[in-house]
Amino acid sequence: MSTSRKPQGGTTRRGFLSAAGGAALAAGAIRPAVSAGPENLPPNVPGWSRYLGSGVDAYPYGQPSSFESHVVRRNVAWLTASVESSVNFTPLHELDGIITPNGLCFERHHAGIAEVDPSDYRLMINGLVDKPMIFTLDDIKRFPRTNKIFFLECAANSGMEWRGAQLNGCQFTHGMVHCVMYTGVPLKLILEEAGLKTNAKWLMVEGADAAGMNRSVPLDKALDDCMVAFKMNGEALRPEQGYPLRLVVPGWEGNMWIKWLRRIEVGDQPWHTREETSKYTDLLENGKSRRFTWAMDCKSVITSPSPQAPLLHKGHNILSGIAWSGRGTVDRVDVTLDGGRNWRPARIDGPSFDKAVHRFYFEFDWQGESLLLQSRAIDSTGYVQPTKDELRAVRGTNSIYHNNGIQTWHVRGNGEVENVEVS
Ligand SMILES: Nc1nc2c(c(=O)[nH]1)N[C@H]1C(S)=C(S)[C@@H](COP(=O)(O)O)O[C@H]1N2
Ligand SMILES: [Mo]
Repeated sequence: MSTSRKPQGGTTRRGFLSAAGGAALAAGAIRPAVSAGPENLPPNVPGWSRYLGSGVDAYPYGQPSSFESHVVRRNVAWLTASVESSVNFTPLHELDGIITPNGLCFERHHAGIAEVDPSDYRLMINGLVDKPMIFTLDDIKRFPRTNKIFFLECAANSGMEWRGAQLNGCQFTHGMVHCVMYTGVPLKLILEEAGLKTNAKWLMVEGADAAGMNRSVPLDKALDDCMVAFKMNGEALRPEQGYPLRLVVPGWEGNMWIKWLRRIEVGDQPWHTREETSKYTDLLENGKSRRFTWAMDCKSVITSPSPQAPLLHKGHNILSGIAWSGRGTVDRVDVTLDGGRNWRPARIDGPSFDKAVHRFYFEFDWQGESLLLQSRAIDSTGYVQPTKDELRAVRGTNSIYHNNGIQTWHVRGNGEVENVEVS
């Protein structure tokens, strides 16, 4: 499935500030949609209460309900020149809590999904080490393990929105992020096993896919919190996510999280590979480029209501969204219903882990007025998520990567939601 490019592509919508109505914030009563009349009482019971269901062996590997079959990763046709070098997006508008189910984690491949046989898998460590080593997967699994929940965001997430509102749905504007629990080995332990030479300063990490994708990682980060992970959410990594082993680089851009990791070379300077020179750099107005923009800045998005999740009821409604920061936890999320005139704190609910997705909620009353919804996250360093205009003032209009600007959704009187920009 795919969406087509929307006709409003590239346009910036202005003038909403004066049009926005102030929303009543007192939560109204929830009026049930179904009455308690006799037509809803026995003997009028549905089929599922009258017949036996399928047995325990019907689904050896469980699947979501068939009524949830629309909850899938989707791509954007005009961003998909070839499926092997492309991206699809997490259906954020259908999810809740902080964990992304394995089958819904967005995928980004440069040369398709490598099909690696774990019995033939090897991880090589070479370069500035005392003992170059080659590990099997079983060797890796004999190191002490750790379990950590982290988000992974592609640096190009929201990149199509730099010049104005474009894609209609948070799945497409913000769906290059997922958050799972990784089980693996601290990279530090593996490097220590090989023994680092005193002049070791950088790593070159390389994938076993046909792209042989590689990046330079500073040694300080590798020794701090990087992991090699073999499980996500308790089960083996999915092939799409790098089975049998991927690098985890907490808080840093997804491109560095090498999948199907096959080699780590230790050196004394960065390699300046394709993925950190012609790609994953940001061209500024003065013709210079930002390089090594590793950390993902604090960001948030309202996932419901959103273009794929319109408002269906007048009265009491739940607004929800996610927030994350590559520099720590998210301390606060503010929400506005009127395009930024009035901000109120949202309620962060669920665990708050370092460099992981946080879930927020905001209950509000809606009587059919036009709304301009925005969320603004503040992380544990005190950094405040900027507006898109604030970002462009510093970075210009040539960027793709690292767009963490505030997203606006326009709710129409009929409950439909569209991607807009206010200034
Ligand atoms: N070997 C290899 N690793 C890779 C890639 C790749 O194409 N090959 N893509 C990178 C990019 S650009 C991103 S954003 C993340 C995506 O991870 P995911 O597919 O688990 O979402 O993997 C990174 N690791
Ligand atoms: Mo990426």
